[in-house]
Amino acid sequence: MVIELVVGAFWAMLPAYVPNNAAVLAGGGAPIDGGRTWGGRRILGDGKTWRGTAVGTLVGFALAFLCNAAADPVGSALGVTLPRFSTLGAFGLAFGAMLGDVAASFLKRRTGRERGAAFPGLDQLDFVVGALLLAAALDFAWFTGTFTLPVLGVVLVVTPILHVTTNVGAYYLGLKDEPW
Ligand code: CTP
Ligand code: K
Ligand code: MG
Repeated sequence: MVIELVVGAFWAMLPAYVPNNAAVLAGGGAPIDGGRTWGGRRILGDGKTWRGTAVGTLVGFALAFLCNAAADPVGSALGVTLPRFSTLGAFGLAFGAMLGDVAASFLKRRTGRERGAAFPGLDQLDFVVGALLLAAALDFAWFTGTFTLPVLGVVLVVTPILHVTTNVGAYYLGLKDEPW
C-alpha cells in the first residue's frame, strides 16, 4: 500500500518533474523578459528563456503519453496500479511547472536576488505548486481523482528531496551552475 502510494505519486508527478531539467539542457537564446527591467532589476532574468520554457513544457507533456503507454507493463512489473494522465491534466502539470519556476524568478528579482541565487523553500516547491494549480484549473475532475490527499502529502514531502538530489547531481555533472 505504501509502495503503491509513493510510486503512484512519483509517477503522477513525472510530467512536472522533467520540464525543469529539460529546460536546463535546452536553455539559451532570448530571455522571456527581453532584457527589460522593473524597479532597476530584471523582470525575470536571463535564466528564463523562451526556448527553455517551450522545450520543458513539450518534454513534460510528451512524457505523460509515454507514461500512459507504459503504465500497464510497468505497473504489473511493480505489482501496483499506476495513474493515467488526461491530456489537459498532462499539459497543466508540464506548463504549470514551468510557470511556477518563472513566477519564482519574478519573486527572486523583486527581493533583490540575482540570477542563480538560492531561495530555499521556493526553489524546491515553486514548480510543484505551479504544476498542481494549473492541472487542477484545467482538469479538476482528473486532478481530484489522481491527486488524492495522501498522494498530495507524499508529493509535498518527496519532491523537495528529489529536487535537491537531481540538482546536486546536475551540478557535479557540470550541467548546472549552482547545486540548487
Ligand atoms: N532555463 C530556461 N528557461 C526556463 C527555465 C530554465 O532557459 N524557463 C535554463 C536557463 O539556462 C537557466 C537554467 O535552465 O539558467 C537553470 O534554471 P534555473 O535554476 O531555474 O535558473 P537560474 O539561472 O538559476 O535563474 P533564476 O535565479 O531566475 O532561477
Ligand atoms: K528555479
Ligand atoms: Mg537556479
